Amino acid sequence: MKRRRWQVPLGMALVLLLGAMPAHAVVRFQCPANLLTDGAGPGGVRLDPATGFPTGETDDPNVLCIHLTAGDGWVTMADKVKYPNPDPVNLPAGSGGWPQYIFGFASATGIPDNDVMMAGMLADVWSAPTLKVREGQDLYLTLTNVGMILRPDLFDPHSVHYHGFPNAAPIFDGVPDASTVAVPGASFTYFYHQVGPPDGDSAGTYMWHCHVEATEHMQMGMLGNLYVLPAQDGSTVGGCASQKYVFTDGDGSTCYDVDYPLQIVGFDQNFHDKHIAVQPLPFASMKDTYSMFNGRGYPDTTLGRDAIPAPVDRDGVPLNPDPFNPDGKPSQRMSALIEATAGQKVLLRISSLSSTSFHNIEVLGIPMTVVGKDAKILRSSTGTNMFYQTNSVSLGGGQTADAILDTTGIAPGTYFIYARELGHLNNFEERFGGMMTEIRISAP
Ligand SMILES: [Cu+2]
Repeated sequence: MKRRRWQVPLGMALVLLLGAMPAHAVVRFQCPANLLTDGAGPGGVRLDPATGFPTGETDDPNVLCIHLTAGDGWVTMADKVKYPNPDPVNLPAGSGGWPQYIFGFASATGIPDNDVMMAGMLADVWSAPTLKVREGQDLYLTLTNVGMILRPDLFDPHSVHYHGFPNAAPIFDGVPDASTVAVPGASFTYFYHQVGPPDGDSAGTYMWHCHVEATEHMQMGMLGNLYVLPAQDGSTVGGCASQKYVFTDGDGSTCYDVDYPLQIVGFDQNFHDKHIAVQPLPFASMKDTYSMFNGRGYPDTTLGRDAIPAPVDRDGVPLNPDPFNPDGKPSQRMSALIEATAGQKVLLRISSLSSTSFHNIEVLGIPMTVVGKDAKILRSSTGTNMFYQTNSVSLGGGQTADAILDTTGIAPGTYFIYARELGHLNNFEERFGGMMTEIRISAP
């Protein structure tokens, strides 16, 4: 029998983890309400149809409870011409591409505490699960560190840094030298009160990431999206038929029909390969060679939400083994395909969590209006909207933009959104890929 590359490290990991865990370390999901259990997720929790991850809704409409695990795992890149499917007979279409070792997060909401360690091992998803909160809600976010199974020599804690959130208490900030972090085998619950009217506003597009050894852990994949939905949602303001808004704007000017994530991220293949090879990490030469939207390079960006098969190695052996699924755990679950019916307003929730570069992304053929930056409506102190039309947006790491595409009068067809720099349009050594996706407009 072929020896699988994870078996030896898995054994080492168990021995080392058991030895290293303090006796009091325990998985504990904290939630002051009961999770709603009328859905299709683990334990019957509700799933968000857009993201496929549990919503965290409870029987208290003002309380959300989400459980995440932090650990490691594998994903596959989009260079499928150079690294084709190793076993086209037995593996699903779309397999192939160079595997990359990652650190990351997985959803554990609804999984019983005693099962979370096993469920979270090699279960990381890239990008991390999207979190959606509403103005006025309280979010209880439990993070459980399941350890790095394939790097058992590491005892790194992990944290959640809710980027842009004005924490009242630094303990929930996630910066390791100023706040608490989750060590391997332990859980920590973060609390965020999402300010809403009449006390203020906090709606918009945010991001979250691990802040422990941030350059390394962020390059390795510990990045996710966080959206705060406005209290104004569900009411008609300014004739907005969809009743969906980017912000509690008071005039309906940020009305949209459909929204899509567009998270700017990248991997330096050398950094990731050195990491799993247990070699010194090339921080000084870090440069992304795989540029991606939502954890995928083109053309994988255009595949459906759960369409990318679980990663396999060059022999076709699953890299994220799962006792309940012979194919392993899938890890790139978020699509970057943008679809709309002509006439709709499409909100692009653009965020950059790149740890290496600035990015300029461009849309041709569809008018784009930027209505918010860094989760703030573009509005002057006297109340005048400062929205602007453009065909490109530039973002550095840690920045977001809320941009609305107006498809009124746009001819049905396929349009592109892509990085302007040619070096970001590759899947490593394979050209014509990278940070690009399609906007497919259908006839009304
Ligand atoms: Cu981390």
